[in-house]
Amino acid sequence: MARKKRTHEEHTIDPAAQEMLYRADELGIGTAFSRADEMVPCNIGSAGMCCKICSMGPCRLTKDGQTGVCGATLDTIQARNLIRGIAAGAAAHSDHGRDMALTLKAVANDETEGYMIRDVAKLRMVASYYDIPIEDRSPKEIANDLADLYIAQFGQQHGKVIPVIRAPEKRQKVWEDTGVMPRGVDREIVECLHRTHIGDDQDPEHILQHAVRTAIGDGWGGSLIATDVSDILFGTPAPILGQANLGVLKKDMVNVVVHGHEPTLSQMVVAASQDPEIIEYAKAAGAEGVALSGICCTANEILMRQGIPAAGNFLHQELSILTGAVEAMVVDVQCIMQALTNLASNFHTQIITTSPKVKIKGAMHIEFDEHKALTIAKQILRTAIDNYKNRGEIQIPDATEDLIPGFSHEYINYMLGGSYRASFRPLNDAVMSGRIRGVAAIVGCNNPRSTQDYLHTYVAEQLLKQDVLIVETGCGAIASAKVGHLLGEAGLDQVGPGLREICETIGIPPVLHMGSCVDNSRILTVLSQVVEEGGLGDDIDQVPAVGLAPEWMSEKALSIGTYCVASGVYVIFGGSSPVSGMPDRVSDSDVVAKFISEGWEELYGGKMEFIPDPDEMVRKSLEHIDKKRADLGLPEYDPERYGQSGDARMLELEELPFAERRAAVYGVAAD
Ligand code: NFS
Repeated sequence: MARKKRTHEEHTIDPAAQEMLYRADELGIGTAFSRADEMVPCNIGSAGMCCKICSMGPCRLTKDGQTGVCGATLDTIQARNLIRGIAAGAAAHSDHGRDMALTLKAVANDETEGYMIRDVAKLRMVASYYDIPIEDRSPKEIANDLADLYIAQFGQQHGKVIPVIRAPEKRQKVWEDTGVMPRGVDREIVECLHRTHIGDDQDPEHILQHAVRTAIGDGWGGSLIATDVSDILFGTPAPILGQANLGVLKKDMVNVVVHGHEPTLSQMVVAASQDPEIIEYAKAAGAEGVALSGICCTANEILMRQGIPAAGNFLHQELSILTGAVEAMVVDVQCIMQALTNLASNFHTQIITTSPKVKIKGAMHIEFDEHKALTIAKQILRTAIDNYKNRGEIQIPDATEDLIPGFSHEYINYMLGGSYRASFRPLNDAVMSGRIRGVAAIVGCNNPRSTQDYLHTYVAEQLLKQDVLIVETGCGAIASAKVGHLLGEAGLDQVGPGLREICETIGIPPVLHMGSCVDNSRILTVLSQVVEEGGLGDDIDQVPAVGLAPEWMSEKALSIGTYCVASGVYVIFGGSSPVSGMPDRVSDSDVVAKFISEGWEELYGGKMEFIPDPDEMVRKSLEHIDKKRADLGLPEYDPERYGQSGDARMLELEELPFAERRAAVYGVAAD
């Protein structure tokens, strides 16, 4: 039975995406949106009730009390399925971190082409966290030691993954006491697979404790390493003007879209695209030049560092090709749909795979190697330029939105106090006084089973009205960019009065773009700094903050959610729960759902819940923030209390007679 076919207005709220879906209909081409309509999800599998770990099955547990052939209960099967997803997500992010560490090592030894250490200050700061000597040493010497230390974290067998020392002390103790301190990034991922092999770990809570250990190894290990090294090699992001949506593709230029995750290749493509030799080559082909843009987290990496425009988020990958204006889509790893090559065969677009880990039938493979990075990036661009002459009819939606990305934790620290008084004090004070009610991190994917960008932007808008400051990463950040939430003071009239005052005073948008998904590690760092600053408790679980992934779909999101919970955050996923069980089997399947919510909350102060209704997501977020405020003894949030000072208030006061103005400003009686 096919699902109801949705209209394109139900598929996405983005008019540019709708335009491309109508074009797909005209051309008779399917997309993820139409395939999601045609493909009915298996209700046994999606609820985590199917075990296919050995060939005695697959066992589908649909009746009360039923077990698999080996005797596995529903709870065990759900826990196994969940931990395997978390392991895959942690592996993806952390392998990205490994590649970055290996690149740093190669750069430190002069073995690469085109790379350099761009952020020496960050290199020195990170090295000093681990007592790597920095005085009287060259950046390459320091980088060599840091690279060795970071590379060792992946294969380490004992002890703890070293970046965890950057978590609040109390949090580290929680992890020690509950036995979830990760020993080595790879070791925990391998152990997930071992424990879930037929006949191994069968206690669901015990299985899920190891899921926590694995995820901490990702968030505070592999992902943090990826972020650190990306900043050291390519620069720590700071605000920069960018653009988002399909209108960034250019009619008279060779359009090259980079898609995937690792910045090593995309940064080099950026450098190559500005090379006079390449620009000349493009002009000789009849184009005005090369227009580079990004999809998914690769987009975020080059957007927040170089201001290279983002063509869109996850569900825009097919839509960008549907414009007919893309000469090459260059992909590396993660979130790349296999459908791309088939779709591209309707146009002239060349799909180019570049990672030794990822090949797709029908794509051209130009393998990337950091030792010859610039040469390969130029080869890729020449291939795209050669393809320009094959372009047919094009249709580029007239849709772009400006945005200001680049709010790294270093920049947030700086922006709050300037060079002399860089500090999180003003942010903490704003939360303590109630001008900012709390903080929400809205992150994660698009999922064609929900209306593209709707949940992200709806939840963000509701929370902004309630004076909740929002930080975003990944495809969620691009969703906000497309509707204009990431632009300076635009849209501040939709924001609560206290938060508005803060945004106007500092000069920031109410939604801060903090980077790619791997950069959720930046959010962990911000939370740690907030704790260190004082006044909002002595551990992350006391901070009035929530994490939301309203349109999640990837296993990486499960790992992110789990390490955030382990760090003390209440995490809400939208969409369907992979551990829901059948509606009429709630009692049986409760063990896992309850453990990751109530059980984890008892252990870590954070909990994981799956809530499909956006209003309920907002309600529970605010309830949680208010509870944390009350636990800290902070004043109850009062929407009427602020918004009457700052520039707006001064303008109003100018209208008043002097005595009344003085009374209002200094709180003295108007005599
Ligand atoms: Ni995150 Fe980034 Fe997007 Fe989801 Fe995929 S790109 S790593 S997984 S789809 S947010």
